[in-house]
Amino acid sequence: MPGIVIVGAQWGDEGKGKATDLLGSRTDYVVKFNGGNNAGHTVVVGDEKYALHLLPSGILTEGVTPVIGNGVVIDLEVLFHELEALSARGVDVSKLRISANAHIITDYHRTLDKVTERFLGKRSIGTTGRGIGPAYADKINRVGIRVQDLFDESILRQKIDGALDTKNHLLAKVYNRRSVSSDEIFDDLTSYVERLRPMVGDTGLELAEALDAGRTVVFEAGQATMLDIDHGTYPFVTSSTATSAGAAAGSGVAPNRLDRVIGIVKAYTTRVGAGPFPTELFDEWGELLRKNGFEFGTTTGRPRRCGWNDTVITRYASRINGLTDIVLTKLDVLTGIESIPVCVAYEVDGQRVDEMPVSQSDFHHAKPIYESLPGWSEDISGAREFSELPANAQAYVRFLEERSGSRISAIGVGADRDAIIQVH
Ligand code: 2SA
Ligand code: GDP
Ligand code: MG
Repeated sequence: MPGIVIVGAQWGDEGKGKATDLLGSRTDYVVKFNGGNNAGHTVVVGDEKYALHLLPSGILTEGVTPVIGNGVVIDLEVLFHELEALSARGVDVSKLRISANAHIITDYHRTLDKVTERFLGKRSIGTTGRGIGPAYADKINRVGIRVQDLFDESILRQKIDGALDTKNHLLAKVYNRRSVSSDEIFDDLTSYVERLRPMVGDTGLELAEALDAGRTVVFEAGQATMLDIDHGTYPFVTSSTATSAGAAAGSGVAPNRLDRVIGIVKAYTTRVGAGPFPTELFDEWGELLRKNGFEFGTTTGRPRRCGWNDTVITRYASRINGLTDIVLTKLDVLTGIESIPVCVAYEVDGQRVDEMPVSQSDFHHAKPIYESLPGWSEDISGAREFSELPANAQAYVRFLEERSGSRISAIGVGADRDAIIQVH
């Protein structure tokens, strides 16, 4: 199984980092193919806790080659800060490869992200403020700066000037902000060039050769299905393809080389930022999930919105991503809840709806239809076999499996690296 994609099946923070890390010992390459330092993956190794934003989680496993693919947007300051911080903790970061076609996040992207959000007021998206949307907008508008542009000073000058033409007009006339100097951006970007140079190459070719040689390549998505620019709850989404299709486009590896797609599903649901969320809880149950699951943003520290598991969404994610299997995480967080509601369908304008509504307005006022399952009170964090789980926990897992339409191949029962049950 050489090409494996890992995607979030809900609104992110399902535990993708831990799932990638879990595959670590059998992996040769881990590729980040979308997003940038808006991602936040927490991996706990013994007493050490690592929070990764721009770098793929595979960097923590010895021997793995981490790759930042062409579909990623890179903030160079963050890149070197993360590399230095990991290095100082003894992690070998020397193998990192970066696509020459990845795009760069500059200071004006960060500024535009923040001022646009402020400008939108009540309609704001709740972005991470890292400049992700504006950097992707420039890519699509064909005024973006790519990693390879940094190695040719005259091209870089032209590209910065081209990008600033409209930006400075927008900043000054619409947002009442000071304009950005081309020299400032040029000096900032070129200050990284020599350190960057040895890491940059044709990563699509390198990955194709690795697959040809029978190596295992894991493609790790940032964010999640419901935050995907096309298939998520637009406009309350991130600006990249966070579904499995993005693994091919964002890495330069052909789609027919992807053999397995693992969807990460949290035992309940969370969301950060604005947008519809049918099973969201505004009462003490939501508080309990947030507290027991420690649901706070890894990048921004924002409290995550919490709700019950929604199988309409995971069924949708199974279809859109072509999930071959699911890793269910954080089952331990539900321990002690007497009766656990699971959303199985919605009610929209008095009608039962079993699939994701086509219209976003319908999804906004969809009411969850719940089935409640009996809970368990035993501590499950030490379980390593499915049979060691209490009968009600087993039944809960089987129920989610049936409703989501994909096999559950592993179950997370704690934050630790080894707190996982492999289901055979
Ligand atoms: P952006 O910054 O343009 O990508 O924001 C657009 C929407 O995408 C959501 N988004 C995320 N949702 C969950 N987790 C993310 N990563 C961090 C984490 C988030 C954090 O792992 O905790 O620390 O706050 C992530 N990144 C983007 C975002 O909330 C917007 O709704
Ligand atoms: P990602 O963005 O999908 O990689 O997920 P995050 O790292 O943002 O959030 C997942 C959080 O859940 C992290 O703090 C993990 O350490 C933690 N975690 C992952 N799996 C489990 C699990 O099975 N049980 C518990 N209690 N925590 C887990
Ligand atoms: Mg996260």
